[in-house]
Amino acid sequence: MKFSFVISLQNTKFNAIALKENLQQNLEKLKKLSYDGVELAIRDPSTVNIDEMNALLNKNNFTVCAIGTGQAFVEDGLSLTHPDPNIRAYAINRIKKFINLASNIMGKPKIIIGLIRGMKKTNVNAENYFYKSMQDILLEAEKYKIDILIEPINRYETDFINNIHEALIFIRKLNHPRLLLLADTFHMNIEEPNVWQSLEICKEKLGHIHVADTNRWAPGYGHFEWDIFSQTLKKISYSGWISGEMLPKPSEDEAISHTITLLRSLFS
Ligand SMILES: [Mn+2]
Repeated sequence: MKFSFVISLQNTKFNAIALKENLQQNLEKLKKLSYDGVELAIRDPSTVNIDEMNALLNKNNFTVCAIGTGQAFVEDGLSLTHPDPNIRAYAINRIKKFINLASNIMGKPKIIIGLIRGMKKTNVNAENYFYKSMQDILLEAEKYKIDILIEPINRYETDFINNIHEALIFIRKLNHPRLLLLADTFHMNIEEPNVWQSLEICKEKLGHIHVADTNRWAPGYGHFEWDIFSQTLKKISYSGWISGEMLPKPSEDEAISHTITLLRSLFS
């Protein structure tokens, strides 16, 4: 098992990000706590200086396990299911830029399709648009050998793919070896009929995990059952990345230190 924490390269309206801006300073914090790597949240890959970033990652001997794309939706209004074909095309193109960026970064990070998929609302074509957008994205993913993750997100943040069962339907329908599932403990606690059974049914496709407690504070500050979580991951032989994605609660520094302490104790 390898452990990472999310750093946003820029400030953002999305509040479940404990570390933001100043990549160098935040990488040093994670390094000091013996994290194995980092997950990045990036709004627009074209604003990233790849050489500078790789130099920083190299200096800290850090790989990037995944890249979150949600800010392209939250800040720029891009979505893979948007009724306007131009905005859809723009969103697909943005994800292709993410794939290209990932292919040039240490660790060949997986690209997360979370909020960027957009919301259905009254759009009866949303599912069809999503399917077509993903087919296009997966061609690019195959070309650059980058994995793509679909993340179920709770009903208060989106109305489209809220639980693991719904994500698996799309993943099976698209049927592509590069398409995997991201399970997030905060969302699962709200949406899954049984968190442990859901982890078991998706084990073949489980490619990444986000952790936060039930209140989106650091693990250990809510009532998520972390012992059963670790037992279940051992049972399904998950050996990938577990990444901390949470509010800066109880504080930014406590969030990053308590997350790694708990994870190491669960999986030692
Ligand atoms: Mn998440």
